[in-house]
Amino acid sequence: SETMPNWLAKRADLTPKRIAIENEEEKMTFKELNEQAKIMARQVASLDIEDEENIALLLKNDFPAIILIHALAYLDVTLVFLNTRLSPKELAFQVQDAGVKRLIYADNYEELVVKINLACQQEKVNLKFKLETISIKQLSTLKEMEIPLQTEINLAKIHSIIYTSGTTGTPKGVTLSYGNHFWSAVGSCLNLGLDNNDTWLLALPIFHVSGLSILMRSVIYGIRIVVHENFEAQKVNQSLLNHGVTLISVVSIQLQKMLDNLKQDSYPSSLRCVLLGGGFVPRSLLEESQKRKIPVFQTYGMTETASQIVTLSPEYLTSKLGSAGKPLFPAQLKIMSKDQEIINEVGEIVVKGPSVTKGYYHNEKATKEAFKEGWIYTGDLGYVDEEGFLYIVDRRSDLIISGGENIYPAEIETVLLTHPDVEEVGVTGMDDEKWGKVPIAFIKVKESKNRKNNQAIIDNKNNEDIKYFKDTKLLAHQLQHYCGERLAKYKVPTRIIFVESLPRNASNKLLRRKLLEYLN
Ligand code: S0N
Ligand code: AMP
Ligand code: MG
Ligand code: MG
Ligand code: MG
Repeated sequence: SETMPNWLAKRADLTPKRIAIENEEEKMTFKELNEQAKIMARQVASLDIEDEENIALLLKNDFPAIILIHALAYLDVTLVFLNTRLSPKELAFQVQDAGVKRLIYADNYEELVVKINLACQQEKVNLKFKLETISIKQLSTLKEMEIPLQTEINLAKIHSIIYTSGTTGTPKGVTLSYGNHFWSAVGSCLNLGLDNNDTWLLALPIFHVSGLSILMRSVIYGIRIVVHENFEAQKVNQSLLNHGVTLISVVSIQLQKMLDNLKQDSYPSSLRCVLLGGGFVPRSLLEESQKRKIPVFQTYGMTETASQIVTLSPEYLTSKLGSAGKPLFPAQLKIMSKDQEIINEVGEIVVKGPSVTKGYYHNEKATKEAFKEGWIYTGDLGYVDEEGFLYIVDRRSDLIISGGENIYPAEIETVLLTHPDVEEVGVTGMDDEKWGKVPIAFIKVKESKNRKNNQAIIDNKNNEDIKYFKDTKLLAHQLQHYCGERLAKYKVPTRIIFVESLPRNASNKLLRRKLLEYLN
């Protein structure tokens, strides 16, 4: 199969003196980064690694993490990126699902790692192996093992597995090959162009493909990354104003905070692209950006497409405001409805291209459901205009995106249904000023519970059908706590609404869209 030289090795050979990564404290050239990565690769190798082993990573956005990611490309392993915002239980599931034997973590996650191990035992997670854990700091004290490093990349080989939750509530591991990442980087620069002085600001987590793809572009293009460990609007603005940043990737809430925080009207003209995606993009945000002459490029992409697959082109920023653009050079797009391709009408977004995953890790069923004849059915809704520009419509009732993090109602419903007082539950997303959308839960309590506190009161201000119970405040609080012990914080319903019955159709299927009507 097709091979290429290891990207960092190649980059260090071509442009050794260019700055690869930079933060407030330090800078590192591609040559230095490569030397560090090779040392770390040999330290990892000393851990008795098996061929094709899946190694889980719990990382923050810092130099050691970036060095480690490049180091692992020198070994015959796959990187399983863990979202550090998830609960120990959720992480224990992913670790098990990916058949992970070893977890490498940023030093500050010691406590979380202990909890993951505990969750693995408590849940009697069927671990094929005992989970070995080591921090990056510990790793960097190990003696290097003298082994030949893999200086060639096989494009078909799986580089990374990134979990994404699905409509059923069970997360799926998206496999991304070196080829997927390569073509994603190529597609991006064939649209946005490339300048040797480009600098990409990294303020999105590297465990998401939004952040990881910036690391890939950096070594493939030979450009500098300014690394931010956390997102702080003011610090990001300082970087944009003073550090020669030319591109930045953001989700809506980040851009909004940056604009609110910016004391002047705009950024220097050297900032040529603010790549905005990962979730719903409010029209008002685009309009404000345009007014302030900030070059916002809306993009549409997902973990399964190794980041952007559709992005607006520079010449259409004004005339096609609101559109996510056209598929990138290597990619194709169609809108499908009832097995028919349609235009100018809303349907499912279906894409194809060399950056698209070959499928979900060890999950033939999910893979089969998502693909048809090489096209991936995204589950997202949108339409293309007569000129082929994509517009995303925010009408999916089964996906809630809060500040760029995905939440499927089924994940929360499954957890709440295990609570002894819950008979039925329906979760949906509610518009939120800050996060875009937040999850809220509608709950029918068990009969027994009902009888015990049978002082149901009818709230007939607007809707006679809703009954509230007197002790609901306490129960709501308990249920939120219950979720908090099992789910990432951003998945805990911000409101619990007790109802007599849930809206269902004739075949008893929950009508999530109708839930919001209960609030009117
Ligand atoms: C928005 C972010 C940065 C917010 O994090 P922040 O401000 O650092 O929060 P913390 O200080 O850690 O916590 C403060 C409180 O806020 C809660 N919280 C944090 N995040 C969320 C959230 N998302 N929703 C709800 N609550 C949240 C904390 O729990 C804490 O609460 P308290 O105080 O009560 O303890 C952060 O959420 C973030 O980084 N979001 C973005 C994640 C992301 O990258 N999403 C995109 C994923 N998609 C893809 O990767 C594909 C698309 C893609 O590649 C792309 C996307 C954008 C641009 C370009 C591309 C591309 O194609 O290249
Ligand atoms: P993830 O797989 O976690 O990266 O999430 C990708 C999802 O984010 C997509 O499936 C869409 O639902 C959503 N998304 C990405 N880009 C956009 C956009 N420009 N507008 C609206 N939603 C988007
Ligand atoms: Mg997804
Ligand atoms: Mg913060
Ligand atoms: Mg997302």
